[in-house]
Amino acid sequence: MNHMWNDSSTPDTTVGTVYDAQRVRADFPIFSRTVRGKPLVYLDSAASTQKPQAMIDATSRFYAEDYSNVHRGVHFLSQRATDLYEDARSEVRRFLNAERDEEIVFVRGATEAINLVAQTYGRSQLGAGDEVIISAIEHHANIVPWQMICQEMGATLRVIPINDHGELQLDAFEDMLNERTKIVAVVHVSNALGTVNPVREIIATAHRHGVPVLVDGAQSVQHLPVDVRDLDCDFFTFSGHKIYGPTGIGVLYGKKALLDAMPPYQGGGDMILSVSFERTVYNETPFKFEAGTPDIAGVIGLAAALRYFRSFDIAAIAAHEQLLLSSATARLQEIDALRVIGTAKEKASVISFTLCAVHPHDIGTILDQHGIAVRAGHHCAQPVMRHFGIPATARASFGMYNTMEDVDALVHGIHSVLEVFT
Ligand code: 7TS
Repeated sequence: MNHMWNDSSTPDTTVGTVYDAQRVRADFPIFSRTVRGKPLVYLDSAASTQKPQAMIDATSRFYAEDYSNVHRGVHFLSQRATDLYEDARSEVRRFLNAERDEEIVFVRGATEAINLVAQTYGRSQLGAGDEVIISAIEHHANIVPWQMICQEMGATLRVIPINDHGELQLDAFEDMLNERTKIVAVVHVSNALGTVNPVREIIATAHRHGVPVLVDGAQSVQHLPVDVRDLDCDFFTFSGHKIYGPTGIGVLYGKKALLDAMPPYQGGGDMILSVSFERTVYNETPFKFEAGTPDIAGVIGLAAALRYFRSFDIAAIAAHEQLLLSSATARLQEIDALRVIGTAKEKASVISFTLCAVHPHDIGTILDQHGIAVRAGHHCAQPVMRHFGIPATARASFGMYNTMEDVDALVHGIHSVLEVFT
């Protein structure tokens, strides 16, 4: 792709070209609409990203031209749909740099991926007195599934503490690992604070104790290059809708030996080799975990979104988003009444904040009047809010299509909020 320089461009020193966010916006049809009579300023990509035309086209083309069920028919369209579905698996494998296609399991999203691991790996490995380690900055999706299985198996959930910047205390983590620890599950990038966790180091530490690690990548794959072999993680999860793909589709990566050893998740069609009333023989990895007709169009849309995303230099996208984040942070911190929640040294995409005496929902509502979409609430991370002694924050989050003009709009919008309340 040919990126032209303009005011919203970021020099990409790695390849000697520039990253042109204005040009990227043209690939996303939603930016041609207005919101409340204003141009759309979309700062809620951490909740879900907007969609490029290439992804929308791939999905409708599939329904219009190639549609059929997968893995079942000998007829032309079924073979065509199966080829597209399995090619998409290879696309995800390349994206994560996994070793084998079989290590990629299609699920509904990060939430289902974590539930799958808790209910299969967790159920088969955990016993009374065993321990699962998570961190204090997890999304509820990486807390509740572990709580449920720990309760059922008589195991204990342990939590890596954080400091007041929202960074994990790694010394405490190392001390928590022992012969009862069966799995560590940590978020790569926090959705509430933006903290980038040093997952490579966490994985190496856990492995020294023989403990596997699940990385929740729901907020990382769209912001930084991820290589599951380099990280050496045992499981990695992400959601399609947060990386410019469709809703309803996500990925569980697992090392093949671990997936092979795990019992199936749900029973039904496609996950079996043979069924009789006496005995069922399960299919191989990854089909063993994909019971029933999958979200075929979602898988094909996800592959199209990843192809679109990978047509850019991911390091250039990351550098552009870092520029937006550091500029927004510096300018918001100039506002006396504003407190940035989450000041880790390593952050990505997210800036959470409170404005003294103004409820975050009011911040969100007033910004919305200016066509600015931010999220207000606890961000499904209530323990994080509790740590900082607040019920909620307002959160602006950036994607590959945001520009410095969006940062300007946010800063002006916050001044309008303050005018209303002072
Ligand atoms: N893990 C993290 C770190 C997340 O941010 C989210 C969703 C999930 C897991 C769950 O993903 P899902 O696609 O299965 O729902 N986070 C958010 C958010 O920050 N605002 O809305 C959803």
